[in-house]
Amino acid sequence: MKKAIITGITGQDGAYLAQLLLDKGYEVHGIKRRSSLFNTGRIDNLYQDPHEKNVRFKLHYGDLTDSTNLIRIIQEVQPDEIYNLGAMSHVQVSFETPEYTANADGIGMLRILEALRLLGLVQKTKVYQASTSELYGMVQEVPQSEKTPFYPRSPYAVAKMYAYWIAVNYREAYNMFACNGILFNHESPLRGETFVTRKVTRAVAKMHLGMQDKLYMGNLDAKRDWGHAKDYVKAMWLMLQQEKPEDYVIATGVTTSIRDFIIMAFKEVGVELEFKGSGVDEKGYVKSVTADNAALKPGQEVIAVDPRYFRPTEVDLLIGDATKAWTNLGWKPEHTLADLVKEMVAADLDLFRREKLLKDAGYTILSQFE
Ligand code: NDP
Ligand code: GDR
Repeated sequence: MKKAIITGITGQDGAYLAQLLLDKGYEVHGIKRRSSLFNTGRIDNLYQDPHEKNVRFKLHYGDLTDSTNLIRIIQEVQPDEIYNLGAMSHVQVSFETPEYTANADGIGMLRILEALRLLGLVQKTKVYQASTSELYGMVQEVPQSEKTPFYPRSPYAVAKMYAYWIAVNYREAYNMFACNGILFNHESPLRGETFVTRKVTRAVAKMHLGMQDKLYMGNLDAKRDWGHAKDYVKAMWLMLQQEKPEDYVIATGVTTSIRDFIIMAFKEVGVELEFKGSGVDEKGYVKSVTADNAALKPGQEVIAVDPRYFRPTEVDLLIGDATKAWTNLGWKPEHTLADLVKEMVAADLDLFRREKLLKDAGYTILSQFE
């Protein structure tokens, strides 16, 4: 039975990858940070009581900023594969916490690679590094491929650039099987609530149910190549099953503006939006309502731009060229953006219908102090 360690197991990709590896018969070890609240909502369905026999899903407390604990866990597990998904992954937050981001997102990968060297696992353990389209940053060419030069535009991207190159260096210096997946944005109903897609789908669901009036957004002109996280974790696994370790772009090849994503999401609840103005004066209004909407009326302003969400340096345009992955890995995305938007809005409608039902029945949900 193959053994894998996943850092970032409690995150969006960690949850989908753990499910994929369990389905393939792996023993999966997740590294989880200690938190004052339960933080395992995305993987509770995978949890197995450690007292049971033949447990194939195990959690270990740990942190990418702590070498000794990484060495101990890797020594104990002797993994065939490590997927380094752990990171402070929010680009805007990295401007607030640049040093921590460098430590966890950059040096974290070095700690894993050095642990493998110290433990004599260089030839046994294959490593996947969660690299990112943010490495391209300032637009130099589109679509962006493995050959496009990097120009990072945030402390997050600069930290990830270190992790990218240290993986390449250990591959060349020590013949390690280390791969970078340069993944473009990928989303799902499990996406963190403060990333733009999920922020929008949550707001659409809440507005449809009369639980929110308005949504404040940042730069509506940015364009992203969005795929589905379920498709993208398959590519991570495929990279580690190849004969040679290489780096791959994973993307759909289609780009969409934030504004158009918002329009698509509102359409899911029968609302057509129109945008007027530009920059901080730009607003989104309900143009027409075609479905039964208890809360939304034509003419209503539902989107406003708030500069607090602007980033000191922005990544304007991402479109990926995943030809190498299509050719070498046989990987192609199975979900379109339209499928993704539909699934995310439906999931958030479900979530907030349940929340509303409980609230209307007199049960407090979000916080006992509310
Ligand atoms: P999430 O933010 O959903 O999950 C990040 C995970 O990393 C969480 O489990 C988090 O734990 C954990 N983590 C944070 N800091 C540390 C630390 N110091 N030590 C150990 N674990 C830590 O991210 P995604 O699942 O979306 O992304 C997975 C990886 O892929 C990340 O590295 C991200 O940067 C990268 N990436 C993501 C893309 C995307 O579009 N989703 C695209 C390209 C790359 P906790 O739950 O405790 O916060
Ligand atoms: P990104 O994702 O920065 O691409 O990083 P995010 O969804 O945060 O932003 C995408 C774009 O939307 C614009 N934007 C807003 N973003 C947020 N979060 N909130 C807003 O209100 C808002 N309004 C406009 C942003 O300016 C940006 O241009 C994600 C993360 O998952 C990274 O970890 C990963 O490496 C990259 O994707 C690929």
